[in-house]
Formats: sequence, C-alpha cells, structure tokens
Amino acid sequence: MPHNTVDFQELLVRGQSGDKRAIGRMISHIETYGLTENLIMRQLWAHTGHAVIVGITGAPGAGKSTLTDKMVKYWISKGYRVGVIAVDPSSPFTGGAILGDRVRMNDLALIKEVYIRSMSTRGQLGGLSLACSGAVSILDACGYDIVLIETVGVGQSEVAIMNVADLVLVITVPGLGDEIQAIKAGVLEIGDVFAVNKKDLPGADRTSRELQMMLDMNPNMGERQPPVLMVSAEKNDGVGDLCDSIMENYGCMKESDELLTRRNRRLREELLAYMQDRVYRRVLAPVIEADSFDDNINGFLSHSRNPYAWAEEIVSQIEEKIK
Ligand SMILES: Nc1nc2c(ncn2[C@@H]2O[C@H](COP(=O)(O)OP(=O)(O)O)[C@@H](O)[C@H]2O)c(=O)[nH]1
Ligand SMILES: [Mg+2]
Repeated sequence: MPHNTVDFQELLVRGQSGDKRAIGRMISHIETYGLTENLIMRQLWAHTGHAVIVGITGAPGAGKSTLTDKMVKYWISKGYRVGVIAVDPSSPFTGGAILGDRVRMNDLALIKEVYIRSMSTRGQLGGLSLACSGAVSILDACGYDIVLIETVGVGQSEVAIMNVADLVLVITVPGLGDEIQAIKAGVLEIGDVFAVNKKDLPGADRTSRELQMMLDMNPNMGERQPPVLMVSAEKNDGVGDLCDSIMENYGCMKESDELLTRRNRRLREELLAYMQDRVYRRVLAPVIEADSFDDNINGFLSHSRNPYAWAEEIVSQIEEKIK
C-alpha cells in the first residue's frame, strides 16, 4: 500500500460510519509511515476532542487486561462506544503477556461498539507516544466516547504513554509485599484513580490501607485525594463503581479546568514532537544520510575525526540551504 495513494479522508468517513476495517487501516498507516505523513492530524483535528482518554497502568500480572475487558463491558452496557489500545511490549521476554491479553480480551473485538487494537513499542516512526496519540485521535474522530490505553507496566515508555491520557488509572494487587515495590515511584503521582485488584485474594484490605497512607503522605500530591477502590476483575466485583468513579473524576477535572490544563500541555508537547519529526525527516535526515551517517559514527569513535565539528558542518550546510 503506497502511502501516497491512501485516501485518508475516505477511510475516516468509513470509520465514522462504523467500518472497523477502515479504522484498522488508518492506524496501520500511522504505524507504518508515521504520523506526520499526509497531514493526517490536520484532517482529524476537527473531529476530535470528545473522547475521554483513560490510561491504565500497573505491574505485569496486576490484571490490567482482565479489568479492561470488564470495564469495557460495563461502559458498553451504559451505552458508550469504547476503543481500546493495548500497548504490546514486543519483547521475547514478555511475549506470553501478549498472548494472555488476546485471550482475556478476545471477545471484545466481536462487539460492535468496541474497537480493540494492540500497538507495538518497537519500531514506531516518531516514537510510540506519537503513534499512540494518533491512534487515539482516530478513535476519537470515529465517535468512540471512551478510549482506554492499557500499557505494559514496565519501563520508561510508561510515563510517556501516560502523557497521551486525560486521566490515569493505576492498578495494584495484594501480595506483592512492600507496596513501595508494587507501585514504582513516579507512578503514584500520575494516578488519578487507584484500584486494588484481586480483592478476592487475602491482604487486599491491607494493601488498600497502605496505598491510601502512601497517597496521604506523598508531598507531591498537593490537594489531590485520588480515590482508592477495591475490585476483583476476575469476579467482576466492584468494576461498575470503579468506572463511575473514573467518570466522576473526569467530570471534576472538566469543571475545574484541570482537563484544559492537561490537554494544553499535551497539545504543546505533541506539536513540538510533530514538528521535530517532520523537520528531522524532511531536512536533517536527507543531509546526514547523504553524508553516510553510520560510517561517520564508526569513524568518530576511533578519534580520527571530531564528531562535534562534523555536526557543526551539517548544521551549517542546512543553514546555507534555507537561507
Ligand atoms: N484472583 C484473581 N485473579 C485475577 C483477577 N484479575 C485478574 N486475575 C488474574 O491475574 C492474571 C494476570 O491478569 P492480566 O489481566 O493478564 O494482567 P495484566 O498483565 O496486568 O494485563 C491472570 O491470570 C488473571 O486471570 C482478580 O480479580 N482476582
Ligand atoms: Mg495485559
């Protein structure tokens, strides 16, 4: 599929009328060619801004996929249309998790009001958060009221993905021992709603109390007092209350201008990333590739040539060009 022959506008119209194949093709297009080709975001913009974007994070095995499945079904029963983006680790070490996710959320794909899609953390043009944000915009533009992003729960990409969401649900479970280990530093601060999953297992009460205490004592929380709810995804117990709490939280954010502040910051960062990507691809990449970038890098390491002098030369060449 040569990217210049894709009629994105036509796919968008089809996606908006419920054609999931068209949605899939738009997202694949972004994954393959990056977000900054074909003015995709420009075409989407007018149709976006309606969806509630929820990031879901928590250690692998905490029950994110199981809970996502139940939350989606609850919201569907309330008349919402829901999109799900599951971020795949694409790593041989966590390959099992992907398979598990497929099993746990398998039948979601069959529901008319649900669109589910996994995205890989590997090989994204312009970075995963940009691609993910593009996929969110596509789902938003196609009329999905809620978009859930399930992250892999490991690594640095975590917080970056969270920048795509309006609000973040952090999931923890009893029995991981020290809560401080269970919830990584930094993740506590990005949580808007907390769920202690697997409340059918022993120790859930204690975990919930400890978590509440950690939140109360955290100096970075300020005025915020995020709710902590106990659920069992597997037994479908407490999921409705959790979903309602998320929407209530969203409502408060909207009223207090917090939502606007967050979207403002996000758009700013996204625009910078978008422009950097375009400028890199259109201006910098052709120049450094013409000067055999990789060969040069190898040469620099033997100290036969100064890499910074080379970088200066490249920049001067570009400055000369755009004068
Ligand atoms: N006992 C119990 N197990 C659960 C619950 N929710 C999920 N699990 C199990 O926890 C394991 C990991 O769940 P999964 O949804 O794949 O976690 P993820 O890695 O965070 O997406 C699976 O074996 C689930 O069946 C729960 O509420 N109670
Ligand atoms: Mg999962």
